[in-house]
Amino acid sequence: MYGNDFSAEDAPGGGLLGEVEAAEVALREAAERGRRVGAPGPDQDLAAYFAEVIEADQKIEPRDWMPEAYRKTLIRQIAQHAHSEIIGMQPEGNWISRAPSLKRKAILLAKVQDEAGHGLYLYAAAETLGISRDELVELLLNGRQKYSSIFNYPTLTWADVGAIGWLVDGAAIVNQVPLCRCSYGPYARAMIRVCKEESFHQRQGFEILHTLTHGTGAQKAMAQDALDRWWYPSLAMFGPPDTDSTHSAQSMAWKIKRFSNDELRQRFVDMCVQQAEILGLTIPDPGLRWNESRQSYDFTQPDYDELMRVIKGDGPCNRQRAEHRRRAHDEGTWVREAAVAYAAKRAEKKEKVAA
Ligand code: FAQ
Repeated sequence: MYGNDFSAEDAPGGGLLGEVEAAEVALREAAERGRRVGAPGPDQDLAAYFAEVIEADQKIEPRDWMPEAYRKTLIRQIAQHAHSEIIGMQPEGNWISRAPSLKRKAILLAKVQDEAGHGLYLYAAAETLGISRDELVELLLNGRQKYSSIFNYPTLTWADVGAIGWLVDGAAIVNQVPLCRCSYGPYARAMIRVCKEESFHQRQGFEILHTLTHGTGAQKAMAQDALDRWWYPSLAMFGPPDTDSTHSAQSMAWKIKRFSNDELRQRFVDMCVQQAEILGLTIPDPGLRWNESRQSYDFTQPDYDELMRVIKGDGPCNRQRAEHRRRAHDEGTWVREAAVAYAAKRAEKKEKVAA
């Protein structure tokens, strides 16, 4: 058992990797075919043209005119997503030196490096909207942009690394697979690769937990404890309920988001129930039961007041995460300066050769 085998037809969760592959094919075909909606004429209203491209389910590209609010929404969401990948390296990074074997260490190291790579693709996608990476990093460091609430919870045991892979990467995939069909081309394209890599991450987390639940009683108890602590924060990752979601309606009209927060949360719960059974773990929700008429599980909602407190900076690790990031940024100043100096030297050399 390898965890949720996303590519299998009958996989719990309905073959999410298959959806990524279909989105990739659609992107490639659209690029080869060119736009069905022709370029705007000199007298055409640009807002009407933008609406027509969205309506035809085609991609908006960086060179295209777009409403200022669309650009701002994308910068907010993509930046928040990029920051989450970078801050998300901390809870797992905490365990690289303490992973229980050389093999586990190597796998975790590679996974954490992948998250850094995701942050870079996403910063690059955000830069196509006319904001620089330096500005985005500054907005993270001074607390004016957010990152996902989930990374403000501590990783207390090795089982937490498994729970992050299984639940947090699992939630990230459920949320991000539809983003492969986002109306903004650079974000959709970045998501294809990110989702493929996240599916490996999810499997490695599941495999860690599978090993623990098939180990000693103490190891199984450690896995259950991790699930007990990470379950509700993982459900909260999908954001506030639809009734309180400020951006969903507009983002869905623009086809940035394809499903609402509650729809994706439900999809995640339905996927996890069968996987928890395979692991032999109990989801800490006495209200969890199959609803025949909805063909989905009824479940207890996370504490949304807690989500709001964590988002506003009052989670268990908010201060620690921000301070660590600022320190790492300061300590990296010499690396950035050296890279700039090296680039300048190379440019100077090139100029001399050309002269
Ligand atoms: N945390 O109106 P909505 C990962 C904010 S990547 C913090 O519903 P929206 C990989 C929201 O910004 C995880 N803030 O907002 C990994 C808004 O605030 P504002 C990150 C949250 O945008 C794994 C307000 O609440 N993934 O895990 C959260 O339509 C393992 C109202 O909310 C993404 O960023 C939250 N959980 O929907 C890395 C995916 N939820 O600006 C390392 C892309 C909501 O009005 C290890 N993002 N807020 O003050 C999205 O899909 C969306 O932005 C949502 C929120 C669904 C997160």
